[in-house]
Amino acid sequence: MNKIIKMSEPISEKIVEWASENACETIFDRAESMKPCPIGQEGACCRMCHMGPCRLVGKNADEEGRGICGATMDVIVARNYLRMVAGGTATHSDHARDLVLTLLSVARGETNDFQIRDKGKLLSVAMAMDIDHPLIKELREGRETEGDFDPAPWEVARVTDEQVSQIAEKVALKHLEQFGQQEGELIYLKRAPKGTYDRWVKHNLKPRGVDREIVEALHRTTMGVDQDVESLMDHVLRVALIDGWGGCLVASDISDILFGTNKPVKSRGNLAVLKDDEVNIIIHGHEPALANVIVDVHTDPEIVAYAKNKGAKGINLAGMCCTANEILVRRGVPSAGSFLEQELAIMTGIVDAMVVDVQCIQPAVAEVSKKFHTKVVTTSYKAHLTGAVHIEFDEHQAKDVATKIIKLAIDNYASRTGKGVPMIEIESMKPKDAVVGFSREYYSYMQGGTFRRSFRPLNDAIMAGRIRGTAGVAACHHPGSVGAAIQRYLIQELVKNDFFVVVAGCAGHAAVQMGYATPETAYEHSGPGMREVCEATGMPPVMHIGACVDTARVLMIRTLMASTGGLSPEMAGMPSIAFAPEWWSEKALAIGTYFVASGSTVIFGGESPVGASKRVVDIMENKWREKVGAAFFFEPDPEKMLQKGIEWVDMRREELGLAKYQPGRFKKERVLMDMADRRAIEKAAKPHLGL
Ligand code: SF4
Ligand code: MSK
Repeated sequence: MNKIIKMSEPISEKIVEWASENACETIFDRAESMKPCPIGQEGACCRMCHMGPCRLVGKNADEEGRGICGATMDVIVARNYLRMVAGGTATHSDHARDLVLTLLSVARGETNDFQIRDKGKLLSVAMAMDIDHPLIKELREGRETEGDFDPAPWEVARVTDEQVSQIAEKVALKHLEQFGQQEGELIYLKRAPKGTYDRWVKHNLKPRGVDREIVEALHRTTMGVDQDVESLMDHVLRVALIDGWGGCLVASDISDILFGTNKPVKSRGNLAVLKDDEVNIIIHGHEPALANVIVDVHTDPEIVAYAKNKGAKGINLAGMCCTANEILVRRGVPSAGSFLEQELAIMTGIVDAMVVDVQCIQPAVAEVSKKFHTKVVTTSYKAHLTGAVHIEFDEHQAKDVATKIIKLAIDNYASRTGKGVPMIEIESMKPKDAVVGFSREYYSYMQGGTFRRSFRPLNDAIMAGRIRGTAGVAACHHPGSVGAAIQRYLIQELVKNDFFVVVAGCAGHAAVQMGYATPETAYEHSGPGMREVCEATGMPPVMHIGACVDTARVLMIRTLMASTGGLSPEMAGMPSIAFAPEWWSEKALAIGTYFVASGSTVIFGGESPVGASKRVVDIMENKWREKVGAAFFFEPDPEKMLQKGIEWVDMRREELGLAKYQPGRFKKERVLMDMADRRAIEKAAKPHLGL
């Protein structure tokens, strides 16, 4: 077994071991033989034109080092970073755009395969966008801030189907306009706290439209255009704001409208969710639309009968990567695993179809599937894969497409060869239980009920020091690090240190697989202050909020924490920290940067992609602190990462004048009571209760 494999998930370890003994190459083998280029890794290689590539290494790497055109190290590093953030931003905004187009089709009655499942969310988004419709004008009357835009149940109940269609069409068209907007500012920026928004105005950081800022990033970074590091780094912030407020948040909002806003749901996760005697279909990628229809169709009695006719006991759906998160948090479909487990799933020999859409699909799955019987099915017109079967998703015929894919998987059931990791070994490692699917809407409901939704209990608990601060653990699993071990370590330590933890993306899979995505975590693992809050509110200390794109939900959580009062009035200054210890994707970099641009400090693991330029590092760690109130750090050592995060939060607590956090201050002695004690308590309570 190769040396870098130290995955924390026992099933994955078992399969990797089997792969190594059976001459099946995995991502871990390739990561070991293909070491990253150290020059490119720290941002010092310029490929912007064909006079180069210019690698600023050795004597060229000092302060005077320049590329052939004269570009300095600082400019080269900043340009590379801006291009990565623009790449990540393009993915999220394109994902959002597809969802908006689906919403438009629904609003216009062009498809019957999707519905508007959350009318309240539609009204809330329409109010936030100040949509020009008589009902929205009436509802918006007197409502000014983000928290007010959630309509009351009776307001939702009285909206007619016709009004829903009219408003949905206007919301979709307004969003499409936002993607192509040339001047002005993104509407969603106004959803942020005023203090945060004012910083963007003051420093000229307000992005105009999605496409405009991304295109301009590519223009600025080509040879001979923007060659001032500060100017380039300001555009990094603009593009990142597009990612958060114009891409990710839009994607989460429209998904909520179409598929329902996240509410807690019970499910399970790890590769043991696969079933030996059923047709196994894994849905992998990032998009929720087709995935939700496959979930609907797979229980259709006709299709189940078709599977039984072919000798299977039924149809077993499981998710992978972020499409997994989409259908896990909304529909409770079990999760088979994260980005790193896609090849491993096929090596079980019992995956009859792996249905993929966009992003994070390793091309290696097509190659590994040749050794087994798995059909890899691509479904997006923009994501083809040599060696895969292509069945294209079309929102107007979504059910037909889903049925065709499921039937292909069923037909393939009989082709299993028996080759693969012995199932008996996998089944012995039971899937982990999880309660997942939190949204800021549900979170405020948990703290105050339907009529008094609130963030007050959370803010009060932070102010009193019961909760030390809030933390996010998000993003990818990196084959060059130690599997999900760093994420697991951080989640475990943060919970122990009385942090309220939000997870998303592949970090969500880590939380599920380590058994931390259940309310019981509070009792078993969290600090005493956090436990007390969880007991009072019923919330778990680790909340899985969805796919990587759903990290934008945290923007709204922070916004409501700011408007609730008692902490910082803006997003900067909050006792909060976010970690992406095992990131590799441009998308993660874009997400981290929009968090910073919105006032939340982040710490990323691994080698810094801007490490070659002291100036760029200084801008991200210090200058951004002055401008947007937050810093971006890279720290490869997990223990130092944790320490730095905790110190940052404690510093924020001190700045806010909050009670000093003291570990164990809220520790209560656990008293074991016998029947006599219970009777005494009941007796004492009776007069008080008037019984
Ligand atoms: Fe080299 Fe300048 Fe071309 Fe970059 S833009 S590859 S530094 S010549
Ligand atoms: S899937 S972007 S590996 S989180 Fe969203 Fe996971 Fe990172 Fe892909």
